Amino acid sequence: MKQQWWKESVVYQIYPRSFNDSNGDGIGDLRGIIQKLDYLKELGIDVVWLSPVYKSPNDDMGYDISDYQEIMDEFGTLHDWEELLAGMHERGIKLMMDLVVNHTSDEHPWFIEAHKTKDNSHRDYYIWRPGKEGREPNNWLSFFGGSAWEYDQVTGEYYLHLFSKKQPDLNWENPAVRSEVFALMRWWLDKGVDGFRMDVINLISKVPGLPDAQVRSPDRYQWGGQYFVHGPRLLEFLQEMKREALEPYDTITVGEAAAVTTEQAVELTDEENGPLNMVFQFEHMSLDRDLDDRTARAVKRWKLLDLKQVMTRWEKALEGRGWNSLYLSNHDQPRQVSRFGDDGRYRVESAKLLGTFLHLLQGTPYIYQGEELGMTNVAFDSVEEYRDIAARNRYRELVEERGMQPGEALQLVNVGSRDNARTPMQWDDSDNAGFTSGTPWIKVNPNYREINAKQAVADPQSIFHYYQQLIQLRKANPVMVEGRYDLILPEDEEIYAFTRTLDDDRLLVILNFTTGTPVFRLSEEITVNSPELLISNYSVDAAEDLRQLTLKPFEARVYRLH
Ligand code: ISL
Ligand code: CA
Repeated sequence: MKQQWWKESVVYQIYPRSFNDSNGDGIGDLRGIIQKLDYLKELGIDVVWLSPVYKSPNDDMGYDISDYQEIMDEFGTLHDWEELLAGMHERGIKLMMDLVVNHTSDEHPWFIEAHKTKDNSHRDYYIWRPGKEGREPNNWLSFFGGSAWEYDQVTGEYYLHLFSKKQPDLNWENPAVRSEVFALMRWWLDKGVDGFRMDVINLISKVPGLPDAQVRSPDRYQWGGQYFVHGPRLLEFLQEMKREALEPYDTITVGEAAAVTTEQAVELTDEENGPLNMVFQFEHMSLDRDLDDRTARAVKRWKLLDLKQVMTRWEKALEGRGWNSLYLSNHDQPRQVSRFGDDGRYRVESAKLLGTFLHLLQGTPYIYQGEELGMTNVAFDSVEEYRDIAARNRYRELVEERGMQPGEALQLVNVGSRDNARTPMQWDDSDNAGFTSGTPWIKVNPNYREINAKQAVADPQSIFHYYQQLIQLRKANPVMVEGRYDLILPEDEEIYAFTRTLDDDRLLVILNFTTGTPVFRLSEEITVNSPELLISNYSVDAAEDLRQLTLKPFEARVYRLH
């Protein structure tokens, strides 16, 4: 395996709108981030992934970009951005920008031109089709609900939008589109950015002819993915991007890859000639969802055996071939402690267990803002409090199309909503959690008086300090980066245990994912002489026999076996 700084790094994701507001307008901004750089330095992270800060009408909170070379007014100016980058670099922190180029905003000058006339010079920047018998050109559905096509009155044709109708898909078949994208990437790289997180990058190549998705039954989800996920020219486009934009620079890249398979991920991240460093896969994010049921996307209880099976498959498939990214949270997902841990009695213990899990797998760990504090889901009492287009659309679909009771629909939206991750960062116990002196754009989670950064930084037993320790351990122990992953106790429904091995250095990771007290038994095949405890979320009796341990609720331990 090649040594690479991006394998050794820990990435911290900032969702700027919700991170820190410096001027009291209720919206987080770049100067707000600058004020918190020392906090990030103290945590010890190496790289920041900054969710989009470009000019945007915010139909999808910045993922709809109307100017790739300007900063959104509410967030500040390019000058602020330069100061932010300098502040990061001074502290040895690298910056990854979010690159959203599957689509633009419909307010981007390219689209404004494109829909003026059919023969406009920018028409081909987007994907236009005439209707079919008075209907949409095909049956594809948008990720946010409804058809993926919008009729344009002006030119009498439809345009494709896999996300909201204010996010028209770019036509990557057009070489002019590709060269515009590569040029804007070089523009940011020349300004000093260290890499990109690439939004839904595996959707950029569509199967020519845009065939109808197969319909199984009326309420089954027939979203059309087979014709646009990892499409026929994806690798070619990304190789071109690597050549034309990335190669001359020393970058970190991660592709967001909805529905990606392990085989595809190997192609994308291949050590020798893959176009990307790593991808975000989604299989573990689907364990509590019924993705087939398009409108309800019913939430079901996830199972530890499934989690083991999925994570082990990803670890093994990419071993020595590609590279994994490790995450349980981001701005699109509910809070991990509420979803995979216990946000009540064992909030602190389970948050530390989940952190141990992520940092001990092989791959590059990603921390989402507030995860290091154990921030939890929020339950809003009315749909009006939601800001996310996906949550609002989903509520409307459930009530209007499914006839669900409003209370029930709200409950479903509550558990799954992306806004769970988007409530303001909880800095201290003052009003609005110290996020803003004004009115926050989205409600603060009422638990901020107890859960906040000020408390966490002051308390040596906090989740924050535990994460700090995990990050330091990674720097001191190459086995955490390079060591081979091997699952043990594959059939255990309560304990997730594995080893990491690099030459004669071996770590043993023991994680009790339950509120119970199961017994961990170590097989004789694994040799142990004078084990050394590296980290744990409870105090551990040194005399305990590693061959047979009674674990406490959500207990996590990592040993070095000699
Ligand atoms: O959010 C999801 C599930 O809750 C996903 O379906 C998500 O829409 C998908 O992973 C793509 O996400 C990315 O692109 C979207 C944007 O809304 C997301 O915030 C972004 O992470 C469109 O740009
Ligand atoms: Ca502000």
